Amino acid sequence: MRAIAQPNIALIKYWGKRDIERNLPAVGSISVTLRDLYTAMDVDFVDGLEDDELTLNGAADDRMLPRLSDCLDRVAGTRRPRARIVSECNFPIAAGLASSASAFAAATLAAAAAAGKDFTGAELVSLAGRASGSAARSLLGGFVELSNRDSGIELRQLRTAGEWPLHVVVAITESGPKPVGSTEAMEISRRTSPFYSSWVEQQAHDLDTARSAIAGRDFGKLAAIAEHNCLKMHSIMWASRPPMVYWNAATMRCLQTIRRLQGAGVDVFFTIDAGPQVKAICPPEQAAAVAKALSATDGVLDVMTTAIGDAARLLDES
Ligand code: 2P0
Repeated sequence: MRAIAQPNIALIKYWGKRDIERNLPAVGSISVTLRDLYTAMDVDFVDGLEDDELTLNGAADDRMLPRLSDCLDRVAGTRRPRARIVSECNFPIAAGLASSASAFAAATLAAAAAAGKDFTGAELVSLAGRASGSAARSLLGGFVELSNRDSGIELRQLRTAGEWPLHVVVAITESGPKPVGSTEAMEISRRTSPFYSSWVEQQAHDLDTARSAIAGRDFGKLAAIAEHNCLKMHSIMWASRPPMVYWNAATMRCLQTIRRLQGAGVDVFFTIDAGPQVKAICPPEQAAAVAKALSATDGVLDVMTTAIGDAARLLDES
C-alpha cells in the first residue's frame, strides 16, 4: 500500500522527551504541514522475504531501516511477514527538513493499510509519534497542535491551510546530513543544558500565545512568539555540553536578510530546526520577494517555496 505525507515545520518546537521508552515529548508543539515537499512510501508485506528491504529514491538504502522495521513491528505486530519498502522523497534527507516526520507518517499509514488494520485516528497518532515525535503532526494538515496528555499525545487541527494560506520559503544552506540526530541532541540538552527546565516550564505560555495568534490570524503576534521559541530552543543546545550548534554562516546571513525585509515592512518571520536551513514564513503575496532575497543571500544553495498543505493520506494506486 502506498501513502504520501508532507513534512511539517514547527512554529512552537518539540525539544526534549519525558519518556524515552514510549517516545513521549516533554512539551507540546504547534506546526504547519507543508504542501509541496513529500515522502511517498510503498509498504508491501511479502511472505517468504527474509529481511525488510528499503529502496530510497531508486537505490537500496539501509540507514533508516532499523527504525522503519520497528515502526512496522508496532503497526503490524512482530510476527508480520518481512516488508518491501519503497520510498521517494523530493527534498534532502536528515538535513533539518523534517524528513523523519514525513517518512514515519507515511510508513505508519501505509503499513496499517497493508496489514489490514483498522486503527482509530488516536491510535495512528500514537503509532506515528512513537516512531518519531514530529511524525504525528504530519497526520493532519494546516496548523496542527500536538498536546501532551497524561496518557500520551493528542493532535488537533487549529486551522486549515485554506483558512490562513501562509507560505513557507525554505533556504537550503547545506545539503548533507546533520552531525547529531535530533533524538540524541534532545537527550544531551535534557541532561546538560542549564536552560532546559525553564524551556519546559515556559512552553505552555508560548503554546497559548501561538494558539491565540492563529485563531486571530494575527501575523505579528505569531511571528514574535515563533522566533522567540526557535531562538530559545537553539539557546538550550548552545548551552549544552558538548555544545550543539546547527547553524552555519549562511544560516546567520539568512536571519539578517529576514531582519532587513522586516525593516522594509515585509511580513515575514523565521524558524530554524535541528539543522542549518532557514524557513521563512510569510503571506503568499510576499513569497516571491522573500525567496528572491534569500536566494541572493551569500551561502544559500537553493530555495524552495511551498504553501501549507493537507494531511498525510493513502494513495489509491497499489
Ligand atoms: C520540531 N524537531 O518540533 C523539532 C524542532 C527538530 C527541531 O521534532 O526523536 O525527528 O524522532 O521523536 O521528531 C525533530 O525530532 O525526533 C523535531 P524523535 P524528531 O519539529
